[in-house]
Parts: sequence; structure tokens; C-alpha cells
Amino acid sequence: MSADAFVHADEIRSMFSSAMSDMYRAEVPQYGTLMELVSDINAQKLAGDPVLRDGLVRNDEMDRIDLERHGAIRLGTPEELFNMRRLFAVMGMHPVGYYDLSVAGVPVHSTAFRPIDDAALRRNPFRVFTSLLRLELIEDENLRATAKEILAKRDIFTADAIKLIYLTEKNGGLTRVQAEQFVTEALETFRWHSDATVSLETYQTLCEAHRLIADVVCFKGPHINHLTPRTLDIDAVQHAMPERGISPKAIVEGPPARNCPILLRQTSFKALEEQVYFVGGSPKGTAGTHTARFGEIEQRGIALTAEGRKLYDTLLSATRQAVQINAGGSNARNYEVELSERFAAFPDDYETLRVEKLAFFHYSVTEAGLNAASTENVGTSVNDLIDRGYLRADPIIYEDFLPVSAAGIFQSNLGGDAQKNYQEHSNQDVFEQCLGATVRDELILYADRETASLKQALDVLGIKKNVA
Ligand code: OOG
Ligand code: NI
Repeated sequence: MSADAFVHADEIRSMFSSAMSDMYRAEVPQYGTLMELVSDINAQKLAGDPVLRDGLVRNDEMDRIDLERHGAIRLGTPEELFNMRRLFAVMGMHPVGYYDLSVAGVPVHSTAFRPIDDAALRRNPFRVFTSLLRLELIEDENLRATAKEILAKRDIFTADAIKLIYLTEKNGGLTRVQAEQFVTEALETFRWHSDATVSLETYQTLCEAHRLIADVVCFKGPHINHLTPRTLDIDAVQHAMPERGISPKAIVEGPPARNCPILLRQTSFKALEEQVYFVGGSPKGTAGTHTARFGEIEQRGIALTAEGRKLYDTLLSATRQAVQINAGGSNARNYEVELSERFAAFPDDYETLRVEKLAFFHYSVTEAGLNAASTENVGTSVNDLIDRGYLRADPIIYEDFLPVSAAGIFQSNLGGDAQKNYQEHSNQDVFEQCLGATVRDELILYADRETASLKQALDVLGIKKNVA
């Protein structure tokens, strides 16, 4: 089989993300409402902000606005994580980053499966935040054993999905017919099942240990728990949600609104209470409810260097220490004010972010640069080339997640406000053993993309120089 006959992994990812979106829209009608709201606000924003529009056009981002979405799942066993890595690899999605959420009272650690190179990200940036339950954090030994036993009985992948993953690994790709079948089979893993695999009593006991544990352990598979469209104005969407009957969480997670958006801002609407049937009682089971699935929106900005990230983390934790968000969110306003005051210390123009090496940029040669390089020696000082308008630097968008924000999203959707304190912390080694691979370091990926773009831009100027 020649490689030409295979469907490109990027295309399989697009097929999958669009099938997933259709499935979720049918399962959670409020997601459809949210998508409409986001699309209305994006259109308004683009109409009123030509600079933003030009930037998006220049970076080839116009086409990906309506495509951009992430999802999240929670897995129960190392084997599930291992096979999930293989499943996502078929779609060109690889594990990037390690997130320890136990520090925030959520008994999981996570990674993001996402495309890595420029071309794949441009084609379709769909990614899935994937968490693995840390059973070792359940204190009660009996309960831990019960959870393990229940999880050992389930198989979250269809036999055909596993077969097609194996075929991809063996042959290097899938034919069109196989790719279509793969998408259908893979989708099954993420589907919602209203039949729980346990009795109401077991469910309640697990809920008491942590609601998240019950969500992972008591169902047939890792139902997709949210899908997230990208908005160009998250504050506008947050404010407009109630008008469309959607109830948002109290605060927007992440940095404050800025002229030059950094990293990632996120907000979500509260999880829905859904009818489920537990094992036992009547033949249909015992009726009950479970809250699992919600909607989220995100607004992405420039990726920060290690230095920039350190400044972000410092300012955020100072804000959170000064104003702690209570369960009702009645102090949300104070939090927002505090956040924007603290972040006044974070430079808010791209040139300063670049010169102070706080953020990552994609370099390219301008028309003027090309002309100049054909007649003169333009030199090699990057700052000088930028000042003279020969090189331009565009923001590299942050493609990853933020642990503090993720914890906030988890918490607001688990219902209740019981905070747990777990003793055991980060364990990237164990996570990677379960995964069967190491996770990529996101900072290295951004730095490589910046360096490659600069090298290419300087090469272009150099070549012109030689030709002249
Ligand atoms: C994942 C929460 C994290 C995000 O966007 O930070 C997340 C979950 O609730 O499973 O999706
Ligand atoms: Ni999310």
C-alpha cells in the first residue's frame, strides 16, 4: 500500500472533530446554543475590529475560528490511557505537557493530546485534555479496591477501533474506507451512556470520596464532558450567556482582558443534571441523576516563554491569595479588579513582550525587507531588522492549558464545593509509564517554532543579499 493511498492524519482529525461536535450538539442542546452565541459575537467583533481581522487573515487563522475547539475526557486505568494515546496518534494528536491537578484537590493528572507542527495546527488545532484518575489518592482501601475492580471490567474501545489502530501502526496509515470506519468506531468511546454500571449505593459511596471518582468509575466509558469553541471576545460571551438561558461560572479563568491577549482565558456553563439509571431495582434500573457534562469557551493569546510564564504564575497566585473566590461567586467583581490591577505589571504591547523575551513570536520577511536585501547588506541584528520594518514578528498562539484554570473548570462543574487536600503530588514518571511514552515539553515546541521561523526569515534575507 503506497502512502498516497492513505488519508492524512490531519484530515482524520478534522473528520473526527466534526463528528464529535455533531454528536455533542445532539446530546447537549445547550452546546448548540453556546456555539450560536459564540459565532454571533465573533462576527460582531470582527466587524468592529479591522486590526484583529487583518492579523487573523495574515496568520491564516480565519478558517480555523469556527473549527477551533477542544474537548476533555477522564480515564480510569493505565491501560485506557495507553490505548487512548494510540487512538489519538491515528489523528496526528500527541501528548503535550503534564498537569498535576491533585495540588488543586482534584485526584487526577493530565496531558493534552494535540497536533504539534505549524501545518497541522493550521489545518485543525483540535485537542483533547485527557485526565487519568489517581486511584492511589482514594484513602479508603476497600473503596479503592472496589473502584479498581469495577474499572477492570470495562472495555472502553470497540474491537474494530483497536483493530484499526493496529492497522495504522502496522501499515503507516488508513485508506479512506478505513478512516471513515475508524471515526465511527472511535466516536463510540466518547458517547454518553445513561446506564450506569453500578448500583446507586456504590455510586453514592464513590461520590462521597470525590464526585470526580464517581464520574470516572460508574459509567461505561469516558464520555466527552465538554467541547469548547474559540471566542474572540470572552467577556462579551460571558455577559451574554444568561440572555440565552445559559448560566456561566462566576469568573473567567486565566489572565485578565488585555490589549495583547496572553495564554488562555476560559469560562464554562454549569454542568447539566442528567437522568441516569443505576443497576438494580426494576429491570430498567433505579432512576437517579448525575452531573457531568458542560460547555466551555476559550480565548487564546500569545504563548509565553518560561520567564513570561513565571511572571504570569506569580501575578495570578498573588491575586488568588488576595481574593479567594467563594462558592457563590459573590466576590467575583473584587477578584476581577484585583486581577487586572496585579497584571498591570505585565507588559501589554507586543514589542516589549518580544524584546524582554516574555513571549514567543513567528518571524517573517516583509516586502520592504525583500527589496532592501536585494540592494544592500541589511545586517543580522533582529531588533534592528524589526525597527527598520524588514522583519515582522507575529504572536505564536498558546495551544496548551493552564493547571490553575483547569482546576477551576473541574471544580465549578463537579457541583458542591468540598475541597480535598491530597498529600501525594506530581508524578510525571508514573503518568508517562501508564501512557507508554513521554509527554512533549510545550516550551520546547514553541521555542523550536520561533527559532525555525527566524532562521527561515534570515535565510530569505541572506539569499536575496547573495543574489544582489
Ligand atoms: C477537564 C477540565 C480542564 C480546561 O479547558 O482547562 C479543561 C475536565 O473537566 O475533565 O478542560
Ligand atoms: Ni476545557
